[in-house]
Amino acid sequence: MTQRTSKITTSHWGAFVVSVEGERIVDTAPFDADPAPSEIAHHVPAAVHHASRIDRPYLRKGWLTKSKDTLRGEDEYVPLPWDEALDIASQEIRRIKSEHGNSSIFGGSYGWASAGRFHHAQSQVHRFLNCIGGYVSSYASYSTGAAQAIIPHVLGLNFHKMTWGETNSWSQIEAHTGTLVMLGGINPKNAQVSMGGTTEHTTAAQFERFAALGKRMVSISPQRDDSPDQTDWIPIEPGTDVALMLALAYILEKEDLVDRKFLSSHCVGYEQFLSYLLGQSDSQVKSPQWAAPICGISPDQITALAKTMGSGRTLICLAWSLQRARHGEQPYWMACVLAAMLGQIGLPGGGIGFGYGAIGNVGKSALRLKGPLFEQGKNPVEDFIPVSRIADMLLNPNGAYDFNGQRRSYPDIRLVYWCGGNPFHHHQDLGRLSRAWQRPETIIMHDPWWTATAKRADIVFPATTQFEREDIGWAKGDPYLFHMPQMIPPVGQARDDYEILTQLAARLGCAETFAQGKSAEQWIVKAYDRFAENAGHDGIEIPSWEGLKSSNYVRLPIDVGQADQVPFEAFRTDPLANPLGTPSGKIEIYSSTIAGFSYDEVPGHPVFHPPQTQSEYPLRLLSPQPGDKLHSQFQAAIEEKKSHAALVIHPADAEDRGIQQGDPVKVQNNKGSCVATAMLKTTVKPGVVSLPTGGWFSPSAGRVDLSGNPNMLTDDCGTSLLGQGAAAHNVGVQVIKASNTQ
Ligand SMILES: Nc1nc2c(c(=O)[nH]1)N[C@H]1C(S)=C(S)[C@@H](COP(=O)(O)OP(=O)(O)OC[C@H]3O[C@@H](n4cnc5c(=O)[nH]c(N)nc54)[C@H](O)[C@@H]3O)O[C@H]1N2
Ligand SMILES: Nc1nc2c(c(=O)[nH]1)N[C@H]1C(S)=C(S)[C@@H](COP(=O)(O)OP(=O)(O)OC[C@H]3O[C@@H](n4cnc5c(=O)[nH]c(N)nc54)[C@H](O)[C@@H]3O)O[C@H]1N2
Ligand SMILES: [Mo]
Repeated sequence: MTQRTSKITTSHWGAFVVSVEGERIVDTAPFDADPAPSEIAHHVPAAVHHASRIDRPYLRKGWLTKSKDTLRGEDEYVPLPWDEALDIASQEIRRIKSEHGNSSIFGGSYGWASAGRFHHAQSQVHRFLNCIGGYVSSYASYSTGAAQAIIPHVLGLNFHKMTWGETNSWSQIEAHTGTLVMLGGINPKNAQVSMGGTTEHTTAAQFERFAALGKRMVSISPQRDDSPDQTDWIPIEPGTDVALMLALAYILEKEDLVDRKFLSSHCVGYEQFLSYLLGQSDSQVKSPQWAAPICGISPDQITALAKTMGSGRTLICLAWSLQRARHGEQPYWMACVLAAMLGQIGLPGGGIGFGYGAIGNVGKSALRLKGPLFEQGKNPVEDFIPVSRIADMLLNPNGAYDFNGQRRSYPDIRLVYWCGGNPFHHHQDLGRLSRAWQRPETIIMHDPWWTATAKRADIVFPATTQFEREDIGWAKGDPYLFHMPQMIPPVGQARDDYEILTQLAARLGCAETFAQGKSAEQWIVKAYDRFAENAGHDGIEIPSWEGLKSSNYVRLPIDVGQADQVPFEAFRTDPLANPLGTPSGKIEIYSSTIAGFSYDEVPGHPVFHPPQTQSEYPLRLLSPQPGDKLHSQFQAAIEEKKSHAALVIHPADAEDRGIQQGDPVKVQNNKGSCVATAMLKTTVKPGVVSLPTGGWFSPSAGRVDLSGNPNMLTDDCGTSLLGQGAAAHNVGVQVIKASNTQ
């Protein structure tokens, strides 16, 4: 009998036990210390050994033969030996560099890749591209593009401070918050995941504690399931949260529940906003009667909620999804205004919070150590694009665009290098991306699997998975530290990203800067030792690398819940001595900076823009994160067990269309259609349907995506000229019963 060995590793969805027999992963099991382990690990054995693994390097036939007849996405692939493929790739990089310069190389390479501090695909490829003279990078993320643009103007916080810095911890909420208002919910399903992993999943348990304490919890969302059962659900029409918040603000104003002292001492511009709220500037009073038909919430319910919010300690929490839509900056700005009117910013358990439940480590207050890092070096090319403007960039070389007060122009990209992401899962309007993707001369890609993007690259290098190499597992705010052991040899001819890039660097004459003659293990030990030294300065003792290897993991002596700082406390106490990072140093209800940009769609204070609707496509499509996986990862293995992606539709909408539970359906609009299986549920607001992301885009000739990827249907438009973020949520679709989904 083959011997079985088991070890613990970690991942973006937490720690788990991996069991190996011979050269195969055969099983996984939960990590004992995790009270609510994620199910995602179950897919690991099937996915790691799946037929969709890339077994060796490949080149696209049409690219190799310089044929113009085949398009990316429709071509065959030719296997090549490693050395030959690396030679060809390095020659091509050298050619493009010398003919068009480094600013013709796009290396943004957005994506989550895998956990592990050294073998982080994006850090690896960025360091490599820096060593060869730089690359056009991408700014911000698909997660929080609009928030990262608006919040610095309003609260003066960068991304890290917005997410982890000025945030009430769960323990502060438990101790002080009376009413928790959650726009977009707080979903333990999404909190399974965080960058580098959350080891103890406690979000669901936290809600049980809140409920036991009798806290009022309200989830305002198109879907009931966005928050645990203990919360009250107020269904809302997608994209109308600003209208609701305006009406709440109107009642606070009318009922004199506004903290006027706070507004004058800590904020600027309430007067300009008030004139809009009361309809003096646009002849529309933002009353509950006005908002009710827009949001689908009755005036009485709005008024009652406003009074509750105004009568005790209230925390307003926003899911990131609200800003992942056209005009996504506005709900974030408006929520800050509402919180400012309540005057509780800077009090424990009050004010505003972003992204709780989006990822599992928000709200945990463990000491934040400086993590082990593989330095990326400096990028000599300064040019960047807002991350989700990629198709615009490829379609409009040298084209002008606006972004957050800057007038910029797109670079002329000849080479795309992607490592650790899947744009043909994550980008909006994939039909448009398919057209844009034909433009570059060359696309190089590393991935362990034949994803939709790998199938659209010219040079494809097979990368190892995290189970085929050794690494350090550590995540911000998590008290656990892991040795991530190599469990099996590389599958097929796969190599580590580091090894692939080292071999390319050698061919390009920059091995000394990229690899410095070090093995992966030498780098890991170096990064680990520096981490241990830094932690020592913070009074935390870290085992030696050898010690960690033998114990597999340690729980560091960090008390989650101890480092409780009240967000904005110093600013509240003395706003002049401790100003915010905004131009006025105060909360900018009106921003002269934004007003100065003269964008019609983004005036100097928050405004409501009604979502655009088309009568042929009457249902609003949500495309949330998938509960059973991390984005598109392991998709081929998961798909084998299930039929199509499940589209949640209200029974009344299904009945109108003759659709029954389990029926194959087509979800369509003017961009194309995708297939799905109908799941009838009353947990979705009538008129709204929900299809999770994660499909490996595979369109048929008739623009039908057979993978069920909602991005076949989403808008690739940017949130606004201010944020230029991804605007995936909330587009119009029709759903029809499909007898044959091919
Ligand atoms: N409609 C719609 N679209 C969305 C969203 C939405 O809400 N709605 N959400 C958006 C958001 S917030 C995000 S973050 C994105 C996520 O989009 P992505 O981050 O692109 O999604 P992943 O599937 O995690 O892609 C990671 C890829 O890295 C590969 N990989 C894993 N480990 C390694 C490795 O070690 N080396 C290499 N080379 N590759 C590796 C995986 O196989 C996978 O193909 O999707 C966005 N798209
Ligand atoms: N299991 C799992 N968890 C994940 C991920 C994953 O792939 N798998 N991905 C992670 C990543 S990268 C990110 S960025 C986060 C994203 O975290 P979020 O952005 O919070 O998550 P979403 O799932 O996109 O959206 C949450 C809910 O918002 C609601 N919603 C949509 N539009 C509106 C609206 O206009 N108004 C209101 N009030 N509600 C709306 C929808 O009902 C949706 O279910 O999740 C992370 N968590
Ligand atoms: Mo994300």
